[in-house]
Amino acid sequence: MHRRSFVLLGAAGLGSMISGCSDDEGFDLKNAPSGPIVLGFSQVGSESGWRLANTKSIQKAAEYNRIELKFDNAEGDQKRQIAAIQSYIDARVNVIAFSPVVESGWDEVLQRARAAGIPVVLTDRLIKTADESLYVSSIGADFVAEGNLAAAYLANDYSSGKNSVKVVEILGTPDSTPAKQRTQGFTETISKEKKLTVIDREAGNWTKAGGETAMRKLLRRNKDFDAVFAQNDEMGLGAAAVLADAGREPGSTSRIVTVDATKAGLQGLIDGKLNYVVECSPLIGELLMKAVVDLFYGGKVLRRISSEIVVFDKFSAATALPDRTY
Ligand code: GZL
Ligand code: ZN
Repeated sequence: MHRRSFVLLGAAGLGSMISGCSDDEGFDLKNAPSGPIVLGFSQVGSESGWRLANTKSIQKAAEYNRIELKFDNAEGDQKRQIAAIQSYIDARVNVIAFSPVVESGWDEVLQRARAAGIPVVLTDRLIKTADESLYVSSIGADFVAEGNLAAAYLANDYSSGKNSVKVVEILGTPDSTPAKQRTQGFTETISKEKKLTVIDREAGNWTKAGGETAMRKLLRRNKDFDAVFAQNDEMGLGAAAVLADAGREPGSTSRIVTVDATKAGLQGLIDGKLNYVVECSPLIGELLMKAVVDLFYGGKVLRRISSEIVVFDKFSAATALPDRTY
């Protein structure tokens, strides 16, 4: 009841506020739902600390913005994500949002959402499609920039001495946007500064166990390498454990750079197991809910809404860790 009154008041309030304004102010109340906005959200899974924080951020922001959230966790299964999106179409929600576990295979279900007149917003990851009109906006970090920064910080860790540094890379889920674009960014930067060379890669699928398995395979195949680029904290910490067992002193003899900046990642910096952690904030729930409210209450919704990126080292990690929310 209380939620409804907020939205009705909002609509009425806005109605009275804008009754005199012309269309060109972009207000478009014809689509505003009579009750609370109903958002159907399909989440990738619960594979990492980043993902859990992202889920919490979305659920909290929906509550705070009095948006009725239908939430499904696909546990990494694309078929389940597609089924969830279809169920939201059948339930005639006002808007659908999801973080696609991989980039391909979404056109059909998104065409059905469009046919039903339901706008779609992508969060975190992206889709590969020839038809860009299948979604109205995407919200997330620039993964290519994350890869650029990982390479730049790793290279300058070797500024003195070594002029050729061999790197092994541990990837997230193949065909996911962060896995593809972090590699793209890392490769772009090392081709410019000519110090680092990626000599081998292995997928770790975002988990600590996956990072351990990948690191063991890379160790078997490559006797001589200097550093590891792990595409998220969990895989980097898994790699560090295997390197320590192999007597390769992670964080010193073998430098490690990761992405996400979860509590575990920052602790890894403080413990000297990791050297740099590029943050990719999962706290995009507020950005998503603002876009959803703007969709229906006439604000401007950008095609691309970026979340910010920073790079932590052991000193900045010590400062940030105490009040880290994820
Ligand atoms: C990145 C996000 C990735 C994280 C991983 O925005 O898609 O998925 O880097 C998570 O930890 O599994
Ligand atoms: Zn990111």
